[in-house]
Amino acid sequence: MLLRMRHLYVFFLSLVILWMGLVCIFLSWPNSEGRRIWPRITTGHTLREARAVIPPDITKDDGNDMKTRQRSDEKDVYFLHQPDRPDEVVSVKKGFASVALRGDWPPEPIPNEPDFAVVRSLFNITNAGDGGLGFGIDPQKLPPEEQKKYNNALDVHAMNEYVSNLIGVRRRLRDVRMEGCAERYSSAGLPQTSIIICFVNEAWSTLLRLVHSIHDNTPPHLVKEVILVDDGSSWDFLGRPLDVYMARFPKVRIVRAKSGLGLMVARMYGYKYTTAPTITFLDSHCECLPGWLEPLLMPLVADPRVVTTPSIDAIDQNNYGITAGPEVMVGVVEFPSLTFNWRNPPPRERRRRTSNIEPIRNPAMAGGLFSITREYFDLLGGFDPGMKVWGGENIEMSFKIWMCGGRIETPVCSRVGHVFHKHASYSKIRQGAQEAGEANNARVAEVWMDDYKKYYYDEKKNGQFYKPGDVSERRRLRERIGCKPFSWYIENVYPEVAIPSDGVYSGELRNMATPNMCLDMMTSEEGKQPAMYLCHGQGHAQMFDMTDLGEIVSLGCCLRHRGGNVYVAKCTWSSESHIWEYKDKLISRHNNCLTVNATQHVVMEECSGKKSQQWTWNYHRPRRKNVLRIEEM
Ligand code: UD2
Ligand code: MN
Repeated sequence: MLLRMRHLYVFFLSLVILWMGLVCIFLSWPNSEGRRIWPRITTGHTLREARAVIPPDITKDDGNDMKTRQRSDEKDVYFLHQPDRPDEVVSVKKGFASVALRGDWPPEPIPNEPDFAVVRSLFNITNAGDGGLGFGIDPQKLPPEEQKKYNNALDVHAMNEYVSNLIGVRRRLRDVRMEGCAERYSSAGLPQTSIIICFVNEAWSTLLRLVHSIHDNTPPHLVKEVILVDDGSSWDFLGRPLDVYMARFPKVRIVRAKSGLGLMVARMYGYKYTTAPTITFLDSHCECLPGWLEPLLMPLVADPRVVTTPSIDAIDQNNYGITAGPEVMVGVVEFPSLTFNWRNPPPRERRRRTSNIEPIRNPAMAGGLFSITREYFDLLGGFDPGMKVWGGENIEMSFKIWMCGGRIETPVCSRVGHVFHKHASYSKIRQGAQEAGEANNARVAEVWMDDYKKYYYDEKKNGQFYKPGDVSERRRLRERIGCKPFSWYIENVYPEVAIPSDGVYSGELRNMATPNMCLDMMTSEEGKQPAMYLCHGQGHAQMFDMTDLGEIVSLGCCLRHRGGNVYVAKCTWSSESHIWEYKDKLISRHNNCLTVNATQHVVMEECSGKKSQQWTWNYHRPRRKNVLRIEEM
């Protein structure tokens, strides 16, 4: 009896051991993306583990006061990464040291990693990209092996990752703020923020430069934590090597999604780990310039429903030079496509701003870079968990921020660089971004746009992807918060919008001298001339809307007059040559009238009231009261 019991005991024990063995093998088996499940489950534990690898003295963070750094003209207070000398620890002056350079590059080479010794023998890459300037090399001078990497990098990352690697993981950035910015914003009394950065297959050098730029250009006490959300990357160097690297930043935490969640869900996943009263989102290929954060946080103190976005400077995808835009722009959403765009500030906004460092108000935001209070983010229900991969979430956020009592402001003193790629680096493992974007937009239309959603569906009538899925939860959310109707948003936030078939005057433009002929925009190519064409009743290039600003729009382009000529032009909201008057059938500007000439083209002639100057539209609605026209400024 006792013997049988012992047999049974041994039998069950071996079963348990066998089972545990199988689990271990399963966990360490590479998955379809070539990464093991086990080491990928990395939050605090692995970080602690990883930190042990780094000698304690180089994880020390004794604070880098931004102001002091800017005033200093001693070069060696900065320490630049020298990718070709990874073992060098540059001496740093007291008060600035926080990061050492040992192990800046992953222990294993990353794909396409330049052979620094070879490149160095050919080019001077010391301080490449210093100050935020562009840096380039002539790839023809590289040996064939390196040339291959150079080209391959362009292909894989949709940017010149080879050059990015030469610049390294850390560089100094010039203070490009406008005069008055430094005095206007200080870090005193500001709340802390948690920074969330989602990434999927981001290049090593761009991701690390971002984290370094945050570290270098932000008063440390403002940052509670930086949450890096790995949204299912398939590249090995973004696994443990990244953990090991980031261990030097005590405030950085890496959390990993077990499978690709898509940007919106990944952001909400990262959000769970945040603890600060404000949240700041960034794309994974940004660089934060000196003084970037204070202006984003300060407006949140006065009004917790304000959402701030920085001025986004373009980081050149070929040479990584950071250039400030030519002037302040506002973010808008184009109708009916619901795509995001930049425009000149409308006259209303130009009049409201009293100086060029005054924050600017945007009807919409680009989406990737913004700060928001936890309070308002929670009230708005964060990002829509029904949205997938990419796109649309910025439009949803924009609409609800305004409609639920807040506003979107760009404190123009805040500057953050962003690499605008040709296409996404993750497109190979995260397909369907375009389809997802359309479905996401459809969710926005269904939940937030009331009757105006018909314009989106009109535009997408041939689209296969406008399947919004179940939006009942999001509708309930809107009801619960008690947000304003979409018509309020149009009237008050975005009255300058051009919505096809919803202009002050709208429809076909017929001329009294040429019955059966309609004005036809012909093309959306700038500089081309519109002409009269047989009316076809199909809308499209024969559909014209006069906006409340006085533009005449078709195919998303404006009619522009100059001298005697009339052209197709990009709408800008700022050019007088796009503005028209419609009165007593005459379409005019400064006593010159839109006239059909003998060759059936439209030209500008002095107004006489003759038949070829008389036009009719199909529809008319009252003007929106909140629009300020250029001539009224
Ligand atoms: C813009 C925004 C971006 C987002 C997007 C619309 C800026 C500068 N960028 O496009 O933040 O609002 O419009 O959705 O305003 N990512 C994931 N998981 C995914 C897909 C992307 O984590 O499934 C990451 C990606 O690595 C990147 C970020 O999300 O860091 C934004 O993606 P993007 O850079 O391709 O978007 P972008 O700049 O074209
Ligand atoms: Mn981006």
